[in-house]
Amino acid sequence: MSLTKKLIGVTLGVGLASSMSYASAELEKVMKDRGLTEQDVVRAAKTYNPSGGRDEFVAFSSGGQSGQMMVYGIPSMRLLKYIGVFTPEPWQGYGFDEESKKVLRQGNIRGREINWGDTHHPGLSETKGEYDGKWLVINDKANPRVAVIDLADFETKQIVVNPVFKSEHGGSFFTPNSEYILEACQYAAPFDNEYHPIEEYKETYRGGITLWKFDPKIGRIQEKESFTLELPPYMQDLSDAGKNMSFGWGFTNSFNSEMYTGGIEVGLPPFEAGCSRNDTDFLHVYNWQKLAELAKDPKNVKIINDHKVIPMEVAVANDALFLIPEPKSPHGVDVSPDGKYIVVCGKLDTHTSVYDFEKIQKLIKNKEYAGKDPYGVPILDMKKSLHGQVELGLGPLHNQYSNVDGEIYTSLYVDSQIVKWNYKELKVLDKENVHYNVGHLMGMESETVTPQGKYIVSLNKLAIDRFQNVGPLHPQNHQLIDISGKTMDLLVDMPIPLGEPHNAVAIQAKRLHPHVRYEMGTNSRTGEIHEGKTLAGQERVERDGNKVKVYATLVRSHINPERITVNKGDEVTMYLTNLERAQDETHGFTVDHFNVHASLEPGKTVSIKFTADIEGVFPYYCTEFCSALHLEMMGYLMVKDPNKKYVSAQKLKMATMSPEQMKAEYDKTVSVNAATDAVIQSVVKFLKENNYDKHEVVKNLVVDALDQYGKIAEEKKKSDEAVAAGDMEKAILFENMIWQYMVKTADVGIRAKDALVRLIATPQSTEAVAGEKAFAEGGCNGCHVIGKVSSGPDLTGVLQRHEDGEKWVASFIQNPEKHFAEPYVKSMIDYFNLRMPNQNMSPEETKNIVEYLKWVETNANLF
Ligand code: CUK
Ligand code: CUA
Repeated sequence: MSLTKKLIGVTLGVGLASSMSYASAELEKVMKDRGLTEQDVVRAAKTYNPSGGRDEFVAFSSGGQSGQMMVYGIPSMRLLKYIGVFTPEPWQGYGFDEESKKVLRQGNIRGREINWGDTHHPGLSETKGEYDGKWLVINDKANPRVAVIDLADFETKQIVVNPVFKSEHGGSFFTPNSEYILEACQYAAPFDNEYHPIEEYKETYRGGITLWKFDPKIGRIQEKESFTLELPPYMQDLSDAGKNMSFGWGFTNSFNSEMYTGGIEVGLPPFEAGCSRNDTDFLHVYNWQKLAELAKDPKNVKIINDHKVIPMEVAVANDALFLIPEPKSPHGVDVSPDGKYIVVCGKLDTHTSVYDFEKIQKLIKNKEYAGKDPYGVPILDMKKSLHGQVELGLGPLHNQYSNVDGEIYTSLYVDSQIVKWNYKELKVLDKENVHYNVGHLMGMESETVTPQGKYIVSLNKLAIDRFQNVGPLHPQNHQLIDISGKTMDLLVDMPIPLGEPHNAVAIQAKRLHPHVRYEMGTNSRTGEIHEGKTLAGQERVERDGNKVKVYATLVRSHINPERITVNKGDEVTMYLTNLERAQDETHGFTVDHFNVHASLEPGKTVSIKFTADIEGVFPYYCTEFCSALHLEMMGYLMVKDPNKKYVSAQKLKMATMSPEQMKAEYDKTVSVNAATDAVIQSVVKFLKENNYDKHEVVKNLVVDALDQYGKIAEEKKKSDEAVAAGDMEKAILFENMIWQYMVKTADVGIRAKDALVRLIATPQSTEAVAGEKAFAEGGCNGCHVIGKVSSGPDLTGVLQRHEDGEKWVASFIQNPEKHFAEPYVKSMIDYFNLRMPNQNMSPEETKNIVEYLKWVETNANLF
């Protein structure tokens, strides 16, 4: 048996011989048409999510220079969201509404707006060393900042600026209970904001580690309780927090222990030569728990830019800071799940070095130092701290752990490979080629105390020939690798079209519990009820001098108010509340020409603010296609110049309808509404009779539908009042509004009915599924609607109507002409004035359609 056949057999269950041949023939055709191998098909099956399917893991990837983040599913590698962090993101209104601007502007540096970021390392909050699915943090290398994202709604809530660094890189890494976030400096610079000549590099330039105090309950960094450990200007790099046995300690690499300062323009060798002269650089080892205690006593800290800094001498005097030589210009440092091993990648060295935390602690305890650096920091002996070294290949950069004890995966930048090896036994196990030049790699919860294994994603810097050419700037390439087998298997490529993601972290999807709506009137950026919260009936315009405040609501399919007139020069603030409770009913809002935009998810209140400094008429509208009447969801802002005289155009007024025509239109509208209501009532009857409320999915749809229906009574009252007052035009408009609500009710109601039918009907056999598909694809449903007489007879009960029904129907499908003379068929032809066409169905398809009709018959009561 070929692999394909085996695959189909396994998928469909042995014994379904006929369906197996059906699916297998189709699969073979697809494989042939698309040039797929059997291996490809297996890989596709490993990553494919059927419509509506979900992924086991969710990845949060840095967006590199985009200053955003990306969210995608694993193994499907489907993008789910972008999150604006350091950069405006217009869809979500980030940077275009007032609330999000407040967050974005927390990232101003020395009073200046910065609207981009170079995001590198995302970190997920942890409880006891495991991901808790609550908070996500990300650093900005270019403008040293850290941002906090709330995983309840995937929105950025806070940005903090590092008060002393001028650049950073080794962040943002949570400690195991999210007590602190580590952020290590990158390019050393003076801590103060003054000029210091480069010749005074050793004396006045500094590196460091900032320990941001984090409150996991509210998800905010506590700036006042945070502090920085001063370090020599060695260009600190990646960092990791200890866990389990190494809890309380932090580890940070560096790549310029030479303290080289460049000078290409004065004839000195460039940075790259000077920074890599020594055979070794320094791994910084520090006790953050002890440092946090020290920082509480003002004696131990210097205040620089209003921020606590622990000088190196204080850390050294309290046995809280040590250095260990590590191979030349290393990059990644990763602590093993049990906390015992610290694996450092060589970058310019083919080796990866495994340090032993217990050995390090022994040296520290015995004060057994190999020497001191020029700043007086004790140096531990490299050999005595090492568990061992392994030669992996060229350009090792980063490591990730799996669920198998001792198993680790390392990226090789120069070799374009992922290496699987054992860090305890110091043995290489497997290598997989990637395309091309991998930086970070991502395991599943790999940085926690309980890595999940299963997959590695290779975050490649170059894509070269992997995708359609889209010009000289190529996408990045994330490649999914299956690591569940003995050797690695590369499954699929995912182009990344948004900056260069350095690192990404993956969490089990079941650990995430985001909301689907906000409590009514919530300011999403603070989590509090918004001062501008507006409920139905509270819409208004308030004026105070030249300050205009509009309290508006949005609900399918109107914005209230719909006309706003202001004077040129007025400062306009619009508070917008989305009154929807229905899932996924987001409205967007903009006023043309004023560079404002808001995204209003159900329950959210957002404000936009602008000065109406130009005269004219400006439409405002909903920017999300939210219903069939989305285009009608609009209004006008009219800005008039108070110093100008406007000439009236009243005499150009158009002629209008006669009272009789009005009455006729009113009557027509009312009767259409009555007919629509009858359809709704029949659906309601069906739903009730079939106990819809026992099915959560259906119940939710019905709640949505009734929400719309409930609005009708009030509109009817207004319509009747208008009739009583003799204003037929107004009455017609309210009747139209009633029809809108009915259509929305019916739309959701019918969806609920369809969902319910599928839930309570008997399950379809594989043949019946194929039959329904053939029925639809063959165009049968163009004339035959199940449960209804359409342009052809209703087929419910067709198998009973004829003697030997199954055989008769099959023959009729295959050769309709043969039956035209039969009295029953003849009468149908006369009645519908149509002949059943020959659709050239294969015997296989015909058989499946009969199976489908059998299924219809069994469930006839539902149609
Ligand atoms: S870094 Cu870019 S590949 Cu910023 Cu973690 Cu290593
Ligand atoms: Cu609301 Cu479109």
